[in-house]
Amino acid sequence: MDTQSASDIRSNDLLLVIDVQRDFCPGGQLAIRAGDAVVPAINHIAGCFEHIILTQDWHPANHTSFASTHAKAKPYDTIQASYGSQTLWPEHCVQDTLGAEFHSDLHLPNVELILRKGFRAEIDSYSAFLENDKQTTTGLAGYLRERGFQRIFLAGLAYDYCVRFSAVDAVRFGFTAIVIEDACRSVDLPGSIEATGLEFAQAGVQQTTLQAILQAAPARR
Ligand code: VGL
Ligand code: ZN
Repeated sequence: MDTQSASDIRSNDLLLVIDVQRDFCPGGQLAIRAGDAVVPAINHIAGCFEHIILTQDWHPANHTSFASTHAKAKPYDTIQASYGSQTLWPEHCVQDTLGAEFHSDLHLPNVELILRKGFRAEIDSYSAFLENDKQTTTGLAGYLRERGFQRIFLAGLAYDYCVRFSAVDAVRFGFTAIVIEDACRSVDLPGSIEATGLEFAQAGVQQTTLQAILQAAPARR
């Protein structure tokens, strides 16, 4: 998206901030390189949006996505779950642990909803809309429709997993999805970033930058 078309952040636009949690930042259990760099970026643009929702990865201990749940499995292996292939991860974002908390510098006073996902032991959920079985919904699409939101701007962690799946599903559910690229960071498994760009192009997910957002709607708060 160019600066021109961003030139009107509207009251029915939403900023959806994905999984800015301690375990995805340096020092965490599933640390993403420079994951914490998204924090000041998101704080900076928060005032451009009237409406903000956060997601929080929120797994029970022994979650099916943890390598430690499966005999002889290692992190980043792929297994066949009942619903298809599933990447295995180090234990992360376990419910009610420090690692599941939002980064302590994230300062978003106007957040309206915190959506937790991945809380079913047997199903992972990268997307904020649909769990990895592609059938179980989180209820977010209905919520956003009832609230009258149309364009969903996405930022956070990780670009190539939870941001990716959330953006593609947003389009699938009839919203316009716009990823703020430099307000995201990637896990960066082999091929994952490239695959994300290709999928965005195919699905019609748009991309923009922090600068374009700030030019479009100078922060008011
Ligand atoms: C995520 C892997 C596992 C993410 C969550 O937030 O992108 N990635 N759980
Ligand atoms: Zn997870």
